[in-house]
Amino acid sequence: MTKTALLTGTTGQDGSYLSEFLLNKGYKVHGIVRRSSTPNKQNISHFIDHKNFVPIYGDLTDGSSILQAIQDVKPDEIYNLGAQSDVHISFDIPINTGNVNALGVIRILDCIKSLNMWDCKFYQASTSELFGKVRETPQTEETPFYPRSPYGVAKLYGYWAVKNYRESYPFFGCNGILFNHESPLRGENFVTRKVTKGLAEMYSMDRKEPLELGNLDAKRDWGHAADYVRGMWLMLQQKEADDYILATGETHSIREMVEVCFDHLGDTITWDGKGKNEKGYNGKGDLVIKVNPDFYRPAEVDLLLGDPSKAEKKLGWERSYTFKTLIKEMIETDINNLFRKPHLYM
Ligand code: NAP
Ligand code: F7E
Repeated sequence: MTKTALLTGTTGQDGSYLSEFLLNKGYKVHGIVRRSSTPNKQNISHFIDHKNFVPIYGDLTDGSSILQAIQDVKPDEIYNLGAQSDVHISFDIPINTGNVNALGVIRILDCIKSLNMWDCKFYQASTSELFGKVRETPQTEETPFYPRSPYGVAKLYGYWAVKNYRESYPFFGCNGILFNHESPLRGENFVTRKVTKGLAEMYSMDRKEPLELGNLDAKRDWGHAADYVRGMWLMLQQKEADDYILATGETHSIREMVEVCFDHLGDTITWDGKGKNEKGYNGKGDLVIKVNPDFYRPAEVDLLLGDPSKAEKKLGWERSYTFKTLIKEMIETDINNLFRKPHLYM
């Protein structure tokens, strides 16, 4: 029988990969899309006309639109991927971040409860930002949380709301505690994409000005979104609901990530100076990277390194990308995109 999924965050990186993954599995996919004055459907333009894909207008801050969608679609599975997902910007818009990332979750859970739809399985996009100021390394499902931003604080509420409903009702809800995952569809403000896009411009289009970055010492555990959406789906195919970490078990600093990008471009980078005065020069001696303190955060998450062994053992989850193949795909796609003809998006 055809399964039906309802997604929030459809137009984001993960929403795009997950929708495609589910369509390939034969699902009917209903994707909640926000109304916007400027194009926000680039990431779904390649399957928007698929016979099994149905876009629905809605917003996580508008409970009645969520109720209407769940009532109409009667999904077998809900994936809550919608969020104000930018950690730095969450310091500027903390209330909106809380409304979407925390109350948005309980709005969906309350709809499931009001409609008595306990057969509907639920995935919550939880995050390694919950660990924040980490208490132990690597981080496991048992590591205590210490969020360091309004984003992390709001996501903590969502995490506990799922646990609380699971313990209170016959509710199947899973938290996927996902470490950073990237792809060519990653938003352009996140550091990996900012670097791959910036360097693609520098090397293909003769961009002259250096790329400005923030804290080069922060370390992240970076995987590929295509691998991570498969893990989300696996969580909802189990007999019992549980929470799982998806991560690679490897960590790299921002500086190392930049070095890997230069390696793919057949160049090298040499660093000079420390902290906010650090600069990077390419093989010809041109200034290519400069630290700008504006990109530092009021409170930083210094180190993330996840232990994915529970997901590997219980879900049989594995990864097809390494850190280097991820970066290679991103930088090559950004170079190719520069030479592609512009096309109209809906
Ligand atoms: P993303 O690319 O920023 O996508 C976020 C999505 O949420 C977009 O479709 C956005 O719509 C939508 N959205 C924002 N505000 C909304 C609202 N008020 N109502 C409904 N939808 C709204 O994020 P992502 O990287 O795909 O991440 C997916 C989810 O996983 C997010 O919840 C994120 O917090 C979480 N997460 C991400 C990572 C990661 O490394 N990528 C790791 C852990 C957890 P517009 O397109 O209209 O803006
Ligand atoms: O920053 C440092 C920055 O913005 C990574 C979201 O998907 O993953 C993401 O959150 C690190 C931080 O991602 C720049 O200070 C240096 O330490 O790429 P990011 P994030 O904050 O880790 C988690 C798991 C989520 O859940 C979030 O939704 O890189 N950094 N220089 C910089 N970061 C940015 N953005 N820009 C810089 O110029």
